[in-house]
Amino acid sequence: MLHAAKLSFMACVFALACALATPASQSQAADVTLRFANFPPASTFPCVSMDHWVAEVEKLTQGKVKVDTFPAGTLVDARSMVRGVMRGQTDIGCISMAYFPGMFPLMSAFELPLGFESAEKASVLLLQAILKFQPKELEKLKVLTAYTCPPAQVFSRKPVENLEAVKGLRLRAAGILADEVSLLGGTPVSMPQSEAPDAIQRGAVDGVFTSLDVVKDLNYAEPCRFGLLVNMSVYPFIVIMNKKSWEALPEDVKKVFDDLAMPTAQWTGAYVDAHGQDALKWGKEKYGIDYRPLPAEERAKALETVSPLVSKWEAEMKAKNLPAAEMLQFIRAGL
Ligand code: 3IO
Repeated sequence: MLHAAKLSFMACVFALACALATPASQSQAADVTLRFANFPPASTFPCVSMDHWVAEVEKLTQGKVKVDTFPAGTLVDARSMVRGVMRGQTDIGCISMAYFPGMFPLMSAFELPLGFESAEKASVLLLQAILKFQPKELEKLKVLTAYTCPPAQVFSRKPVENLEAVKGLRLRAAGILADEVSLLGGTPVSMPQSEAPDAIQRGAVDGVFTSLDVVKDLNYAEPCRFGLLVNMSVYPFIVIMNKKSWEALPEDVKKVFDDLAMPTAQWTGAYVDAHGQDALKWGKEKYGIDYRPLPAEERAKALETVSPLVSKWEAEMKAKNLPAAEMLQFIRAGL
């Protein structure tokens, strides 16, 4: 008995000594395995971005870092994502910030109707703003990258030939974009994108207020044959990491992640801009969707209608002592 215990003790000492003596760069298997949770289905752009980032990480760390991905809420769902990352249920998670009203007050500027026209520009600007302002609301999280979808449009089961027809439509939206729906005369129903296909199916909403990519990726073209291309706000996203998981990373890996932040933001924005246009073409060919562009005059009117949201936001943020005017100026200068 004594002998066996002594042997296993020696085995432990030996194993520990080996572990300490092996430099990280020489080991073959991954040294670090991370979990990356996403809320929408694998076909959607946040998951395409995730897969792209993971491939880059595995390449740039020569396999030292392995990332297990969990799309479609299989590890953490949309509504639980911030908590899930904070508590370490996942190391990394992707969120659409509009699902957490009040949690990211300063960064919610990116949900305002400021005239973003492309996801690529908005994505780069979003990450730049996070790096520049270092908002307190993000201090408990490590932000790995950030991006937005293209501008939001109206997709509906019912005909929607002009702005007037938005009145009376129940549209799925989130955050400040839900307030845009209200001002345009519709009835917003707030929920994550991942719950919208079912809500359309059940008839709980008439349509959705979101970007063109999901016309294909969530097959909205099938139920929503009508649309109005209003080009309203973008939805901002951040990819967040548990602070303890981040701090446990080797310095060289931290550098790889930090260096990937901006290229990933830009890549994702460019990807989803192009994909949105493909989705529109696809929907026309496959389902004969009738998505009407808003004449310039009507677009100006729509922007005017939702513009009180900007001054309201600015006043609310000033009351919280947040640098609201500086943020608006930064965004407007970068548009
Ligand atoms: C979005 C969210 C998840 C998957 C694909 C997506 N394309 C655009 C969005 C933005 C959106 O409507 C939302 O709710 O975050």
